[in-house]
Amino acid sequence: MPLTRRQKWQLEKIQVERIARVNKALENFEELPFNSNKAQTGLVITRYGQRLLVEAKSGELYQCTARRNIDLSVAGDQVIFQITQSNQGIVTALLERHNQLHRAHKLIAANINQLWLVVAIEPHYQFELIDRYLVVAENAKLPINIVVNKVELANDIQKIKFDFSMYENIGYSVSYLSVKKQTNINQLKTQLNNKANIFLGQSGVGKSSLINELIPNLNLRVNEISIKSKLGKHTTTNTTLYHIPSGGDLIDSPGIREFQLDELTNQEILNGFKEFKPLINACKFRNCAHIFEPRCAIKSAIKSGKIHQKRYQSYLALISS
Ligand SMILES: Nc1nc2c(ncn2[C@@H]2O[C@H](COP(=O)(O)OP(=O)(O)OP(=O)(O)O)[C@@H](O)[C@H]2O)c(=O)[nH]1
Ligand SMILES: [Mg+2]
Ligand SMILES: [Zn+2]
Repeated sequence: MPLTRRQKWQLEKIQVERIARVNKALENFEELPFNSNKAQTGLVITRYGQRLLVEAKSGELYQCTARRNIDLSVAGDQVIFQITQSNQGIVTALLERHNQLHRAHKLIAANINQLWLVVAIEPHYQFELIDRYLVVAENAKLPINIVVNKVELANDIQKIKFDFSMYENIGYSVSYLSVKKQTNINQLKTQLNNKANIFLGQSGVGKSSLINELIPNLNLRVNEISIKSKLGKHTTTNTTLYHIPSGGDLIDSPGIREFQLDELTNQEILNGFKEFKPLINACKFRNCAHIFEPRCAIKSAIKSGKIHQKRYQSYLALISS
């Protein structure tokens, strides 16, 4: 039976009060001696349906269920849990998140401070898809870097670098990698250090392969791309957090095959093109959509080369989709 509004409201209230109480208790918590029955903080590593894999401060992993009135938690969440029996426990509270990342209206990860968009020579990168991810990151106010993987497959690397100079020119960092040839992996390791990172990107670009390279002995399942379609098959199904031995955390998430990202409002789309933002107040019309309007600062910037034509094409495609 669905909950009435009143019941829902009561549940929410209980949840808020519980978190407040737990947060308060936590202030003194660090000094408490370890006791299996006592509540402790943990980090959500992954979720399988209703079950959570939670890592205790000790490093030990516990398979947990969550109390019914607790919000859904995901990889990267900090929770309070109690051990019920060996390697099992129950999550009793979800601690406040610094941020959360959604995709197609589904919460995928929390408490991230750096995003990585992984693209590849095969399946070949598409500007509109890249721009879509950048828009999502800008709206989530999270820094995002671009990784171009499988560069050993490129016939003309200068052409690839030229393509991505468009992104470097507006302030995104771009790394050129080959997991297969071990190119520039160490440089990436340094950039992942001390951060909570997440790899995003189309299926088959090599996110899991890259994580296997960064974390030896992990042996994540990676898939052969079907040669016929050159489209990646979905290999990773769970969003999972890993600790990198050289420092930092890394979340692997399943790739998407097409444009299954969140639906964005036109305002969010505009916000997501960061090189447009400083110009929009210079348009003649305050509500300029930068399409047909005369004396539009964005369109002038395209003519003068300040804004790249391809970025504007993505903008138009995104607002009309
Ligand atoms: N040629 C080449 N192939 C690579 C490279 N890195 C990864 N691959 C291959 O690309 C395929 C897909 O790799 P995955 O790591 O499974 O891709 P993924 O991004 O995790 O895909 P999903 O889990 O479906 O999102 C595998 O066959 C890898 O062996 C590379 O640098 N060069
Ligand atoms: Mg994968
Ligand atoms: Zn305009």
